Amino acid sequence: MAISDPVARGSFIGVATALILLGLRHFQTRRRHAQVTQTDTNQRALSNKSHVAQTATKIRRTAPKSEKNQTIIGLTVGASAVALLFAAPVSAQEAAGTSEADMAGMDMSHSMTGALGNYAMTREASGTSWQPDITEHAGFEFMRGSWMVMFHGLLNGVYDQQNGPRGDTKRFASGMFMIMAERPAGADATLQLRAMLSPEPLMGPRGYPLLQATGETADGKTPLVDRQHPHDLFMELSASYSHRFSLDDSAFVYVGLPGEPAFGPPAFMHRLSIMDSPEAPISHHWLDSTHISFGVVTAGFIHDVWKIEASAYNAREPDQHRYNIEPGTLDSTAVRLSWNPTANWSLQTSWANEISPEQLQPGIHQRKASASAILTVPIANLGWWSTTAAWGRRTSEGVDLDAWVLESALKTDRDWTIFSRAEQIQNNELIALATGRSSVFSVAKVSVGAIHDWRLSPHLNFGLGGLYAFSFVPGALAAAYGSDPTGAMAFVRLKLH
Ligand SMILES: [Cu+2]
Repeated sequence: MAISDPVARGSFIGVATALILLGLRHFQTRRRHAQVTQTDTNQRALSNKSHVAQTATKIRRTAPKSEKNQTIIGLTVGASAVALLFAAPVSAQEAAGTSEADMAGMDMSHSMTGALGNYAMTREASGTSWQPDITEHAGFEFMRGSWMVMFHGLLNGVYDQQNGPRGDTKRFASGMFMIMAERPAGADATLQLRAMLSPEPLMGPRGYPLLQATGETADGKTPLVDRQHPHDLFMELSASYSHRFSLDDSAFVYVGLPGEPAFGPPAFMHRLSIMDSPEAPISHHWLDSTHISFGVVTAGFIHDVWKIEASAYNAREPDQHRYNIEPGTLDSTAVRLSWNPTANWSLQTSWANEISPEQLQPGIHQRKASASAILTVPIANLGWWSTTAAWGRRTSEGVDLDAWVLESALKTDRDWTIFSRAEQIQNNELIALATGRSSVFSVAKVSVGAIHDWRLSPHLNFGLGGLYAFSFVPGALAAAYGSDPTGAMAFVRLKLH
């Protein structure tokens, strides 16, 4: 398929350029602030006698963070700019009617397989995770020499109202823009590069109001409670290399800064069963919050419908500075086993041992486990139905906290998508105390919503959607959340397809 559509091309090049420029500008203004905070962090780490803190401090001293960041951001911006520049002439050319010649010249059978193994490209989701093979192909791609370049992207404009004493309202933008480039590397190998950017730092460090959501921080001092943190500008900058030994067998290496280690199901914004909802799950920090890890190396082996992989990564959650790169020691580990028994199913189970994941609790480690199943079935008239069931557990200081998620989306035809999600989590961060964690509360949430899309052009949809969420809290939290712990979002969306 060609980017024959000038509206789609213009919009997304515009969005990407704006993101890059905004990132640069904020980086300049925040660098001084980051350096001040860095001194604080170093002092805190020094006073902590744990091995982890000492190691982290040593690394930060030997390589000044701001210089390193500047180099990495420079490289990224350069790479993105080059990708966009060489994308533009090709699109123009294809729009002029040469796309058939290009298509004829490309080795479809080779290029359209997955980056990690010899199967349908649609099996691959975020990081190195899998989804059902039958998953609808999002975004669009074109060939440039031996490179196949793919674009994915969506931009939500959201009005958010969370009710009750802990509620708030906010307008914000969310979404992502992703460029992937894949090419053969010799007869039996494939190389893939990815860059994924988020507009979410624009919403400000406190993110958006979301009842029962916890995790990360806006100021480096207090945890975010009943708010969803913004994602970092750089959600993924990664490369993978895979080598095929036979039709069914391959081995791969994936490196990301940031990237996604081998833990959990695909990140929520990449799961067909909920990707149409702009609302983050409250189970995020149980199941898939590792999707932005600043430093990941994953190695894996694939046999047909099986994949086993292990990651060494930096599990430290992103800090409150959302425009930077935060490299650290790859001292955490994750292992995942994935199985796609049929084209409709994708199952995984995974474990992780995370060293000092939380910025506000340095030296406290976490173990995690997860299991999930995704079922996607096509339905008549361009529709599909996709469901994910997942369980995740975090264990820290002898306390197990579980999360259960069931989410499902139904695309009834080309224009309508209905989505819903039910979650139950055990959370010990809902009553934020400066001195540490509160007792464990079991809370639940159910969200339902829908979006209607209109085709603006062959590759760009405009959508109008809404959702409503009901929170369920135990008696001990009833006063805190009031008599109407509900939330609503209305949103507009631009999406590549
Ligand atoms: Cu996230």
